[in-house]
Amino acid sequence: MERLSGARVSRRLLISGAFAALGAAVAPGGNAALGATSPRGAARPRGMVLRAGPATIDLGGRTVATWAYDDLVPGPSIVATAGERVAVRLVNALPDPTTVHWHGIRIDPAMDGAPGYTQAATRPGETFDYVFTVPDPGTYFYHSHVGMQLDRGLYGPLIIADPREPLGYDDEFTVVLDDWLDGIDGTPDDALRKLNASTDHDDTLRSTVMGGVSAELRHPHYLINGRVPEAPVTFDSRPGRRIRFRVINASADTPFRFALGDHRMTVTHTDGFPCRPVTVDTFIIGMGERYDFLVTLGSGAFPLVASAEGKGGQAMAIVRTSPGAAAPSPKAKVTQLDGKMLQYRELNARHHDHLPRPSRTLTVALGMRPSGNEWTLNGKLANDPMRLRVDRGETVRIVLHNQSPMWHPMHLHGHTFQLRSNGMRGPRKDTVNIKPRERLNIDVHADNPGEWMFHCHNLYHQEQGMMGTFGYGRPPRRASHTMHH
Ligand SMILES: [Cu+2]
Repeated sequence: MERLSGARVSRRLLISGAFAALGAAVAPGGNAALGATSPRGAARPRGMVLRAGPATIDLGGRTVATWAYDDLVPGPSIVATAGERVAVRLVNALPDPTTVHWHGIRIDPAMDGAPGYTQAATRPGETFDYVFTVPDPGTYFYHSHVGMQLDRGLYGPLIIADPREPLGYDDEFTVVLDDWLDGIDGTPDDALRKLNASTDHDDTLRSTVMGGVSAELRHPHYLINGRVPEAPVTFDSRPGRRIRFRVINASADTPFRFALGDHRMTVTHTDGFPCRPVTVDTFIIGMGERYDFLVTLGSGAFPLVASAEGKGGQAMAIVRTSPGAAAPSPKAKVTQLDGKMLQYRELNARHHDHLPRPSRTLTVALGMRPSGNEWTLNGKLANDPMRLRVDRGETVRIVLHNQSPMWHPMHLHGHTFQLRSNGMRGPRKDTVNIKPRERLNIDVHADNPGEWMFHCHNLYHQEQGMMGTFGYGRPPRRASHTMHH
């Protein structure tokens, strides 16, 4: 295992036996994922251990007590090659049960980390072995799927290299966005309790402006790779270098508007899958979504900003190609944020990623109960969830109709659906942001039998009921990899 400094996520772990293949695979695309260190070299362990535990983390002049993987926020970057087998042993050193969900991976259901669906949560002091194949290259992440744990520090990047990477670039940087309150205004569980006890938000929700409310909480900090803008991470490079950025929104409650000062971005992937490249000034990334883009860097020191949409406040990092250039201010205004914005309809999937035509249509209404504290799918809450039943092998169209006043980034486990509203030949995605009154069609090919979670990736909405299931095929089987100490 290696430790990397600075901007790139601090540690990079290479997994499993196909290590030579990984080295070969990432070399042409510019050295892999997060770091400057070559993946070739000394022998590495087969598989890896991921320890979830209480940790003290420096966010950049502000130290907080939180829960993290391997004492890092974000957790260690896990890098593998498409087709490879990944083996991760979760060690639960937390005071509460936990699981790891491999967000976006078309995975064996037993390894999906969905507590109560595919496994019992791993108890304190116990371990769980996650072993699965990663079928598709791309930008993913992993996180706890128990309660509010994701809104602590329990998340990290999962980068799957393409053994035949078609894009040309010199280097790549992973950018993980987060909204942070843990250890500052209590815990995320406290924030959820406050929200549940409050009626204040009713007015906010009802007096909604056009486009609705993106999300409800104001977080004290917005982070890029675990750092506040006052002590940002710096991505060092050189003028003229072509860089692939992989952007992951790991926040619980904040969609971000993203841009790189003085540059336009050519978006090449969303949620791991390639799309026809589109050049824009900015994009909005919902919770659980990912975007990859290419830029050719100019000379200077540029703010990489993620503005908390509809909230005020921003996360910032620095991209530096000139050692002498003055660092941008933490409050740097990036005009690109108001420039040409990426639209879903501009993202077309590659021809061979198109799914078969759907044979039938299901509708899912995204709703809010009058309390403003309960969020529903077809009128149902998580304790008696909406259950979508389909047949194995069929393609179904799901119409997601947002009848509530807030944004909902809906995430389906175990599949990468295709966004196909209004004749779009849209992108393959696993998370799609639906605005108030909006209706979006997603087509899902039922080729991975199981009982899958289908939920809002606003973690507060998820915990306030917005969790359903999508199921078919063999009954869910419980994994039995828990080991007792
Ligand atoms: Cu939601």
